[in-house]
Amino acid sequence: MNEQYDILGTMVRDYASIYWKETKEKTQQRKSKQVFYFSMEFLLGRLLVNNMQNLGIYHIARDGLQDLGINIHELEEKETDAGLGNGGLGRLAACLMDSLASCGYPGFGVSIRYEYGFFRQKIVNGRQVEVPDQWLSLGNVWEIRKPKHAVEVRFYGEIDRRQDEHGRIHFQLKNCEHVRCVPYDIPIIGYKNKITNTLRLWSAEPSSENLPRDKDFHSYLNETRELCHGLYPDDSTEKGKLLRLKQQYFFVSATLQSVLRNHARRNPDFENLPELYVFHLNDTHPILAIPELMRLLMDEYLYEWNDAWEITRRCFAYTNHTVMTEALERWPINFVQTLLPRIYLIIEEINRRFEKQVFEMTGNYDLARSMSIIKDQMIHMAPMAIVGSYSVNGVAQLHSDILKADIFNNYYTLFPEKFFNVTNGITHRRWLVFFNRHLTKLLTSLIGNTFISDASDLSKLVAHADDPSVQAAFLQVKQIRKDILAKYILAHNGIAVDVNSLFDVQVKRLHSYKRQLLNVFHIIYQYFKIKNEQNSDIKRTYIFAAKAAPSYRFAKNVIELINAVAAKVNNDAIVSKFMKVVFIENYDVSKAEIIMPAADISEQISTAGKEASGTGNMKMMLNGAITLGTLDGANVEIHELVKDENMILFGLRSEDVTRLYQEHRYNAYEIYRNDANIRRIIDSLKDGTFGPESAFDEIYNEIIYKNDEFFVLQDFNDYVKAQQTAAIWYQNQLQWAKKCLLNIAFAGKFSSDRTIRDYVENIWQLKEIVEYED
Ligand code: B1N
Repeated sequence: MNEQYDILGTMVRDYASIYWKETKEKTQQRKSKQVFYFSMEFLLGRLLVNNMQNLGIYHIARDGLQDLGINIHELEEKETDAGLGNGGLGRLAACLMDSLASCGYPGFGVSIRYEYGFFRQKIVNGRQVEVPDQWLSLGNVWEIRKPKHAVEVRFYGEIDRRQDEHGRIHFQLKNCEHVRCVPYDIPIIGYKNKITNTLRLWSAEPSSENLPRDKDFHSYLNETRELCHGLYPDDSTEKGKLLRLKQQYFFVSATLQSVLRNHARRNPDFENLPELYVFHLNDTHPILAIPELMRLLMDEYLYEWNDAWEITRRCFAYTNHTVMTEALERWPINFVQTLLPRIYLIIEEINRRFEKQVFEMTGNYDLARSMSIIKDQMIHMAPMAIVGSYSVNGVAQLHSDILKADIFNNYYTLFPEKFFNVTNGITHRRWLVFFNRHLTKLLTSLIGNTFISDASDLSKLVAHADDPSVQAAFLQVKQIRKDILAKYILAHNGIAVDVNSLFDVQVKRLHSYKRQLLNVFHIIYQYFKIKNEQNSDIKRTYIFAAKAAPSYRFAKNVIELINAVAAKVNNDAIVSKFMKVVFIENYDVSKAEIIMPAADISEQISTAGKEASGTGNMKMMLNGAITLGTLDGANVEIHELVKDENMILFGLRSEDVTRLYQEHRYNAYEIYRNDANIRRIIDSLKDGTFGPESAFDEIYNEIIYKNDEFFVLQDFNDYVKAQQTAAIWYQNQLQWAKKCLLNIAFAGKFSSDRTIRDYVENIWQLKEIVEYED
């Protein structure tokens, strides 16, 4: 079976390679501007179905295989997910690549060919255990190794300064360590438009250059091999951080060297670089591209600082994905100085000139210092990104507004023309058309199939939302999808869930600001209530899936609590008649493809102001779920479209949250003391209801002793009310279906095709490669 998958995959790749070559030739001939999307993460998931569908050969392959007695779905299951990402940021990169090609724009994604993807999660005795994700162990049919395109990247060493006869100083790195970077290319196939772009993943190999003087041969081999071993979790601890910095420089340097080498072959100079390329930085992780381009232009191609800076500044655009201060990257000066001595000098000079510029603009020395890239012995990556780019954007309107008003306010005041918003999106082809064929069939029977290439046509569904027969048909489709998920849960968790119950879904990375805890507290509340009343308004199935970063103790404790509550609830003879709790192991793209279509309620309950955008919210909306959430991230834009009647809002607004933080008046313990329901829930963490006394101390301490940083208790009662509203709405099934249909109808805005067009028009300025004749 694996062999059959390999053969099919290879055939599909070969079929695409004709278009791949033609797209490259067209781009070159027309000198089209291209985007290089630099990202430490691409969470691709599986590619077989997506590629066959985009090439328009899925049905042919399916029928042909059937004639041979082979079920295509069984082959589909053989593919391992490419899990080169943590969560939303990595999946966004994958969705944007799909839409870039599908909208007909030329470009590359660039990243690292990690040997192991993000860890696989096992739940053992209710706890998360991490095991390596060996995604390459059976090979990867989609990649092509390109040894001819290899380049060398250099680390460590000493700087040699030499002055020439014109007084110009030349910098050279001596006694440094070389790493050979070999690209592996994966085709990114556009939807039925023959455009095929490239995802280029770099892999590290030992170089044949001399080793530095004091370097031991075997440790060199080991370190080189280690470089591409694994993807970092988003809150990894100190250990291994140097390796992450090395990874970051490794792939940006390799990419820029190969771009410039290519450019130099076809152009007399680099003046036109910004007309031919935009280098997009997916958060600050690839930020060293900015000083690296300066280095290449000055040290290799002999540009003066001012000219090099002008070119560099006009090539880069940066997207910020978070306002959480612990996720804003900073590197200790000495790390960068040691690993990348020349890059450090360039950063220092960028900073010196920037401080001077701010001082000249404002006359305020303190301000200039406070905006500095280098402070407190650290290099601050977000300021460097803002200074070195012509564009800075947030990922939802609220988030972009917060960047301007709050965390980047000083920069915005001085350089307002740089700031943009580009609301995130998802590829509605993967997330609806290919993986919810049942719903797609209903939609096409009602509104035709133009929405597949133009998602705004989903709005045609508005005209059908009031039709009871359409509402009934929608409910039938939802039932089928819930059945599929229920079968999966039975097979993997051994829990029988009722497909007539409300499927209440929270699936995303585990983080305290995302407040899975608020959801669990409500479940505990319901458990006590049902135990007491022996009855309930409606039946519910609470579904969770989430990976916690391996070193994030609070997050892991929340997973334990979910599983402990699940065990208690599901084994209670009475309560389990009315509710079930399910934790689905190892959440990844393939799992999301089963879960998203089956959701009734989409839980988007982050503390307002903290979730930059969210994209799971868009996936569930598109599949006909109702959002129960705070006014945060892209929820704000969902609410603007579907209005109060079709979404359930609750909780603090982002202004309230800011005020509460500023006033220092929030007192979680007071809430605990005065609210009997809340007290009962918190006490249950300690009194043996769900486990030994200290089993949930990470959680207990966070709430009681650390004053509940994300306002779980503050929002609790409003959340309970919101859940009551959900129950009331759900009791009128046809009305419920109408709301779901309207959600689908308004979801067109959240197609990543729209996101790509926003980037193209406002930031990248690319032109379509027009489709060529057959
Ligand atoms: O990026 C997504 C957003 O939809 C989410 O709201 C946001 O939380 C997510 C360090 C991150 N922000 N920051 C990260 C990832 C890895 C890492 O090492 C930070 N991920 C997000 C897409 O815009």
